[in-house]
Amino acid sequence: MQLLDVAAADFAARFDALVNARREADADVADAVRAIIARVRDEGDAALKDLTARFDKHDLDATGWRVEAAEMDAALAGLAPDLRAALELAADRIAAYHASQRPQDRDETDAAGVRLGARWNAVDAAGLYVPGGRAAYPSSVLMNAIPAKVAGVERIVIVTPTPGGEINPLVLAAAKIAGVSEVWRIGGAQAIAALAYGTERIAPVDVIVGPGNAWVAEAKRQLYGVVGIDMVAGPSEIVVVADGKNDPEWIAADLLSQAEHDPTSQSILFTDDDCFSGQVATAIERQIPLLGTSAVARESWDANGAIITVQSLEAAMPLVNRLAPEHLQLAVDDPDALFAKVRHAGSVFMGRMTPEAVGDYVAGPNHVLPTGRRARFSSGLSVLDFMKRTSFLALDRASLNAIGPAAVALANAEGLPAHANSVANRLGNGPANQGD
Ligand code: HSO
Ligand code: ZN
Repeated sequence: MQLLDVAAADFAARFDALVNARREADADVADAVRAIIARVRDEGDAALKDLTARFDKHDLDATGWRVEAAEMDAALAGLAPDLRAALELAADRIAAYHASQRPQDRDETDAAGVRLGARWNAVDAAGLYVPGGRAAYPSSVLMNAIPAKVAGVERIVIVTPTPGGEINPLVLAAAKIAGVSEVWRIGGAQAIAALAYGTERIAPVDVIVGPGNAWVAEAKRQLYGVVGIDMVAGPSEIVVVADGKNDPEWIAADLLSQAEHDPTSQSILFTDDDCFSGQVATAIERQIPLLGTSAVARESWDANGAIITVQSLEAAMPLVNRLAPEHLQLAVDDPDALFAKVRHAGSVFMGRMTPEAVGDYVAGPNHVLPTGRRARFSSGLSVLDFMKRTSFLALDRASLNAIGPAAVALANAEGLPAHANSVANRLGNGPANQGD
């Protein structure tokens, strides 16, 4: 963990280093992923069977390619009642929040008499990658699948690696609650390729979302254009802006809630109280050994954590904007005053009673957020990621006469005479026999 003080002579250089630090080594998997994608495209299911045996160590014909509907029903039925109620509360709140993101169609006539508009449609099918192992979060299944459902996507397909054929029943239960249509026991770059191109068994999708390891991320990057993708996710982070009136134990837990996700996660505290910064550092040291995730949290906090002392919390906000954090907690009495200064952040958690973790699960806004400073130019996952717009226009003789000559002039200037004719044929006051 680094301690920085805005008043120190070397602050600017150290803060720059913090902002620019690359927390994730670029695994050079591009060539291997290209080969896997080509195989799946050319050989379909035979490639999936072979690659799954090699990487996930199971035979798809023996374990089953697709999870049966009965297995999903059983996973839901087998949930402890309080856990089921929690998932259902989360799902309801996520659905309600995302329903308000559904965009409005437009249909209007402008001053020149041109009818203009745009109509939104959902994609036909969406694929959702669910990682195996540590990051197989049922909450992420809800956060990725529900916006697709709300958008009106008819077919939602999960792919997930199942080493040995085993699948987390909580993931299946969440998929069932979210209305997922299909779950396939495949993972890695080969699963992304199967979703993008389709195979004999698996019909292709139009958009692929969801987190994954370096192979999955690279496959999404390479297949972007064949399909839509949500974003390229990097190591995640939390920034907490807190005054000295907070309980240091609470703020320590908030910082550790991000640190425990991954060794590349980053947790940064800004405070205007020197004494408080020491108390938080002490509380973190006390709490880490008590966590079941202590090894990961330790590594993340040691390598990437920071406590930054500032003269005033207002003065911290330009620094926060440079970090453009995925999550920003404003643990003060009047968070709105600071929020007014926030320009770049994935999601903001306002006040002392709004820890990031409540947003990770049940508040409603999406927890799939831009990481690694990408909040400078992008936003969290939303209903719009599963929709696209078709614009439309309709002119009559009068409106074409009004704006058409300019199109003719531009067509001639571009040396495209058929374009010019196509418009010019319709200009003037000739007989209105062609559709007006
Ligand atoms: N904080 C994560 C999401 C998550 N947390 C899932 C718990 N489960 C996104 O950065
Ligand atoms: Zn989290």
